[in-house]
Amino acid sequence: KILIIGACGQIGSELTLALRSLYGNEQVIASDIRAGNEELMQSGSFEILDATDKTAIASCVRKHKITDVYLMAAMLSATAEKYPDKAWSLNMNSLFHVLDLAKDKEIQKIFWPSSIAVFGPTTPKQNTPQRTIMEPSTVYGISKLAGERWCEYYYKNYGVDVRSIRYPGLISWKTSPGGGTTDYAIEIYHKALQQGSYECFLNKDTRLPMMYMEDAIRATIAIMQAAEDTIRVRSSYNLAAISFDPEEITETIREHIPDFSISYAPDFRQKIADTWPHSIDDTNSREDWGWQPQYDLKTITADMLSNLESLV
Ligand code: VAH
Repeated sequence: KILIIGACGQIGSELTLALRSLYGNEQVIASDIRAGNEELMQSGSFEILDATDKTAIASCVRKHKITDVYLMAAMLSATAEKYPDKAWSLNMNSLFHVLDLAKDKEIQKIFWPSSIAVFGPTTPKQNTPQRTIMEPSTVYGISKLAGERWCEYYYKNYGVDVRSIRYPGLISWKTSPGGGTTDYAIEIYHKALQQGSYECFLNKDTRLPMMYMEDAIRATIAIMQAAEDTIRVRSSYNLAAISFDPEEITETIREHIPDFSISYAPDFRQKIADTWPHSIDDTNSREDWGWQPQYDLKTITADMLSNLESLV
């Protein structure tokens, strides 16, 4: 059985629904620090669970006979800069609790999300390689890099089957953005529909690696379904789909909303975005477990606007 910790988050909420439709509702236990939306709560079992409480996680694992854990709970980059100690505690302690359960053979397999935030200002920004200089300068990036090092350590020293992906910025419409720096690429669609204009908190030439949630969910399921000996990267896999800046996303929105206007008012998140790569080399994911993105920016914009239109 599968336990998702952080099932109400941006990735967790869609991952829960995808895993339930793939394996059956009763096979997937969702959990988070607070209850989720109706679709999530109605479609299967849910547990209120604090990701930093090892005893609570262990008893949930035993109660539901969990074999696989997807640890999706974390504090993202922008919020983490405001609360460094809380971010470190949540992002690291939750990982140690789950790694230790696997080390003690209480669970068999772990998925843990990393991020392009593990790259820093000294990392080559174009087609950033799988292995390269990594000096992250954000709290979130430091915690994700440390987490990757521990994942590889637990695999090498205790045989823990933990698998990880360095997600780019993710775009989705089902959940509201949660404290990320790339969230401008979600907010822009909401504002385009609500008021026909958007004040962007990043500069117009801030080019970042991005991906549609459908692609991210498909990659997560694919890496977890891959045969164990095909997973040759045990820190975390680079994963890419597209890269764009606010000007490019604006152009695709104007194809649907011609008089959409954008203005730029960079805030503290510009400093975070400036430390990240512009594009990612994900050859290892394509070679090891057959990764292939399906959504480009035009398709994303069409899908976002049509789904949000039916919501507003
Ligand atoms: C964030 N969306 O902005 C997350 C992600 C690469 C960005 O890690 O913090």
